[in-house]
Amino acid sequence: MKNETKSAFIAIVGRPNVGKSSFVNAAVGQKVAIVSDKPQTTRTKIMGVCTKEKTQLVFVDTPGFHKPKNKLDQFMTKAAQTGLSDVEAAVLVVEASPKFKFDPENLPPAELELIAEFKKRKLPAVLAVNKIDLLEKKEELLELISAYMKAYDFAAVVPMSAKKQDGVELLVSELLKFSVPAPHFFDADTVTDQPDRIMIAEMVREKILTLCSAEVPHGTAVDIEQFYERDNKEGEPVLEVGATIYCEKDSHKGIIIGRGGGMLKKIGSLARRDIEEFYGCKVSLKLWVKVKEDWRNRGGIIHSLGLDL
Ligand SMILES: Nc1nc2c(ncn2[C@@H]2O[C@H](COP(=O)(O)OP(=O)(O)OP(=O)(O)O)[C@@H](O)[C@H]2O)c(=O)[nH]1
Ligand SMILES: [Mg+2]
Repeated sequence: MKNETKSAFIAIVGRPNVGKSSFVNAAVGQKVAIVSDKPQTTRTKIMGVCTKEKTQLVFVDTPGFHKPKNKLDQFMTKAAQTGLSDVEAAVLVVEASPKFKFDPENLPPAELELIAEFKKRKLPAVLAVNKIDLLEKKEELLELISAYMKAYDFAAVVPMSAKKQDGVELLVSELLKFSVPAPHFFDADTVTDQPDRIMIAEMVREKILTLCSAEVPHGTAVDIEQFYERDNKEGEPVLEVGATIYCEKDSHKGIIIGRGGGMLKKIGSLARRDIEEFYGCKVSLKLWVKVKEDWRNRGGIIHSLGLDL
């Protein structure tokens, strides 16, 4: 049939911090997954949807694959693995940045584990070599590509810079080849499967990741307790949002609040701007900070925050 719709689910996997979420955002054309310079930014599977006429691609962004250190990490690793179920293909995102000490004889164990999963599942995969804007010598790219091609028969290799939108279209066009006749799972104007509360909590968490030092954000979770729309005096709609930031120690609470409340104010005003942009209306955002010791090892709390999905 000529008018048949097509779709494909594509898992985006790789080590932490290689640029998986940056690619998903660039391909969707809107920010659906938060991004930061700290590893382990993404905690759950997140779908980013890109509909091009009759074809819909659903990108399944996953947490960076790493060795679990606590219960939360175990859920994150599992999310990366289950992200490979029920997809038409996967993208292994690797980085070509000079920070990554590439050794052709010893590819990172996390990547080899993911490649072993592709083999086990007979899953076609594309290799995306990201951060090429940071690459000094182009010859290094060839060496890197040939080492990965030895490890797996990738269907295509795409060098890219997700940050500079370079190569993103090319990768999307490679991925369109995996689409199969099927109904679209999302409306044409839907960009993500995440409910509003999760989207907003993530926008707040992104600012904590960006503004606070390394150990603080990893022990932080955000819960949206209030979320409703009202009209202000001028009759304009305002989104009222109340969020609690959970952290693991009193000292972390102090850092998140900052001197005279300065840090919390900064987190709030940057997050508010993003939420306003996403929803296209005014937002009033109130933030509280609470300590929940060792929550990353407490299954009940992880579950109540929706991080075990
Ligand atoms: N220079 C450069 N930086 C990039 C590029 N793509 C992503 N980054 C940066 O790399 C960092 C990590 O990006 P993310 O998209 O959060 O990476 P991720 O793979 O989703 O990370 P996790 O969710 O922690 O697994 C951020 O600081 C990005 O701005 C790129 O093409 N070039
Ligand atoms: Mg991510």
